[in-house]
Amino acid sequence: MFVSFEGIEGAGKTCALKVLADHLQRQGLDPLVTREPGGTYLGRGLRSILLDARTRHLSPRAELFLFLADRAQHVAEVIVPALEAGQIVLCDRYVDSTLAYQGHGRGIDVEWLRTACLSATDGLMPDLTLLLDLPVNCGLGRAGQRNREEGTVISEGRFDAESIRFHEQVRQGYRILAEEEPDRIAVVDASQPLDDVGMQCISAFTKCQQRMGRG
Ligand code: Z5A
Repeated sequence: MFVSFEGIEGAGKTCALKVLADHLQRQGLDPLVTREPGGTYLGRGLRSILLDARTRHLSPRAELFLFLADRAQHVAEVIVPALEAGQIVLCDRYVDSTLAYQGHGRGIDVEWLRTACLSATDGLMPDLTLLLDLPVNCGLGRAGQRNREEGTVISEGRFDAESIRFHEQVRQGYRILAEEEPDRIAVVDASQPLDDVGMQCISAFTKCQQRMGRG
């Protein structure tokens, strides 16, 4: 199974992914945990360019093609081999990030983006996407505090510096994507305490497993 985690900045994707990974490990499974951008050697280089607040004047299309290069390499080098080996793959961000950020956020045509993403991934889409939804001010507040504590305000801060309007467009974009694909995208109330968010993710995962006949 291929599961992606999506949501605005600070939604709690990384924490929720860890809860699901721990749950699967307790069942004796060995999920592959990975992320975009940055799931490969190439991707880590691209990530440092894409997220650094000192990266100036990146055009929306240049930004898009860097994310797509990261994904194409990630799919070929990490995700497909793991799926072929029978592993469950848990991925922090994937195609829906491109549709929400570069599409709904930056204004690139979403249908054109879908085609570009399919080309980069050779058509690979997640079986389940967990969309962690919460108000923008709540997510930005959490992420800001974490970045200050970890000293990553500059090195990972380029998207944090976008306007509240941009982040609202991204959140709204995600909600539209979830309405369009309710079978794939499960919306999780990420404003709740982490234990509750984790339970919602485990429950959606179990339902998907049963739907796919693997429960
Ligand atoms: N991007 C793009 O534009 N196009 C693309 O195609 C792709 C990405 C793939 C990647 O950043 C940036 O690239 C992203 C979109 C863009 N930028 N933005 N915005 P990233 O994925 O590395 O970073 P992020 O999305 O900003 O994630 P994050 O800041 O790491 O947030 P998170 O993973 O969702 O949250 P977290 O680290 O799990 O939690 C954040 C803090 O909140 C932390 O201190 C936790 O302890 C706390 N937390 C978590 N859950 C809770 C709950 N439930 N209650 C209270 N506190 C909580």
